Amino acid sequence: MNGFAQRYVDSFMSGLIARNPGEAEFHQAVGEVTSSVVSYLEAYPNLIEEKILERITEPERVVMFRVPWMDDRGQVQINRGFRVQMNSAIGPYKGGIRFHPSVNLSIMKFLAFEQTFKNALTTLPMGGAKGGSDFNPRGKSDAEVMRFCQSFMTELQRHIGQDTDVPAGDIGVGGREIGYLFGQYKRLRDEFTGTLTGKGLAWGGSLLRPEATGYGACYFAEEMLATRGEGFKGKTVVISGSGNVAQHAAEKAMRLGAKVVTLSDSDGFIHDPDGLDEEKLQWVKQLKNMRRGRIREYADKFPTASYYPGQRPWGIKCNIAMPCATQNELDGDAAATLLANGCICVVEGANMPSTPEAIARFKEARILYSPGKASNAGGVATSGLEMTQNSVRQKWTADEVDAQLHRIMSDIHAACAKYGSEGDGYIDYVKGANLAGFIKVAGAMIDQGLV
Ligand code: NDP
Ligand code: 2IT
Repeated sequence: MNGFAQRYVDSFMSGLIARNPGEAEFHQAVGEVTSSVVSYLEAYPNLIEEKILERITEPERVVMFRVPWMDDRGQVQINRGFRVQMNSAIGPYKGGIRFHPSVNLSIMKFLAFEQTFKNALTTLPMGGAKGGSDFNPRGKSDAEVMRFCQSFMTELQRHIGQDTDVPAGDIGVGGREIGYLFGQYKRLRDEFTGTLTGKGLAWGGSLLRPEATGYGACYFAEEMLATRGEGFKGKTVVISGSGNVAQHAAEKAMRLGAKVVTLSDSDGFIHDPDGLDEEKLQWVKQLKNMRRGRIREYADKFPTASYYPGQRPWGIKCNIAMPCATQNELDGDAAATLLANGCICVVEGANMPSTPEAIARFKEARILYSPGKASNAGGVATSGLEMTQNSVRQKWTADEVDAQLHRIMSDIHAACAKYGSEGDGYIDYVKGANLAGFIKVAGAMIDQGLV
């Protein structure tokens, strides 16, 4: 079984690694998708002749550019900007912008690659892209962030547009940054269009876009849990991160009856055995989104909580884990600890937060485990709904958007079940998500000829 296709995929991966040296995250993301499609390639060998893997892993375009700006002391600063336009087979390029000191070409390519399959899963017509910069917003004034965003957009605007490429937020890019980016885009292009998503509600943004990734992850988790007759009610949930995705995953999990006991940032995590409540969460939103403070302050404000510097939250006993911070934040040892503590469900809010070793352990234990490209797709899906509202110059109610988000997450779950079910009731969500996304994108590429 899987003879020639497995040999082909092995040799393809060696070639990809040689051709893209030093891009560990990109190799990891491609390796996961290719391992999911081996049996499909065995059944459809024409895809090998069409060199579909070689084509789907080569970005259609990579833009790298200088971003010069001046800090508040009058010092010149230089950062590097990126936009990786990976695949436009099923729609205009779409994907977030990340501002974080770790940003490099490998991270941009892995994210744009993941985005291509994620966007295909949303049922909406969107291709895959990602952009960003090694700019670190931490400790910068609003004026510095604005000057940086204006300089970044001065180059990026040449490469984007409502029918070509529509960026949005990601790590380090939220409502404030989208505002500055949009303002500069509008000024340079002299057009008011939906070329960015995640906009403010008064100027073209969609209701529920800020909430959508975290809420969508919880809707997806509900579908997963339902396959085993379970739900959020009464469950203890461990969440990493304290940004956009983590805050809204916590909010929805809590409202669905779970007890959320951790949040984190890159310095450490807080454990609140009593669980978050609406008041505590509002305080966290103020802390992170307005004061731009650190999560350790939670333990000063709420004495029932403890702060663990330099650690991640995976050692805290839970039923459900939601990694919502960054890539490779949950390794094999962390996975073993979660399993030993009785965790039954891991739902990724972040992109590629679990290492391959962690995923292997989850699969071996046959717990419910979903990859980010399935469970965090609610964010980009709602961006797609924002694009539609902009195009028809209308604004939907929160209930209308929420109903669509619910339907989309449920459709993604059904696609994962269709392609990932193993017959004994177990769903391999990694295989299901990768295969469903791959079949759609590869099919569209073949239809459109060799371009
Ligand atoms: P935010 O910038 O709002 O929050 C990021 C959070 O993760 C912060 O708490 C941050 O801590 C923490 N974090 C970032 N980098 C690291 C690191 N290297 N180690 C430990 N903690 C880290 O970003 P989002 O919430 O938007 O994004 C979180 C994840 O979700 C990312 O993987 C992103 O790609 C993914 N995602 C986001 C979507 C969206 O709509 N925003 C949609 C789909 C996926 P600190 O403040 O210390 O940096
Ligand atoms: O990773 C992601 O899906 C995002 N950061 C959201 C992208 C988008 O275009 O809304």
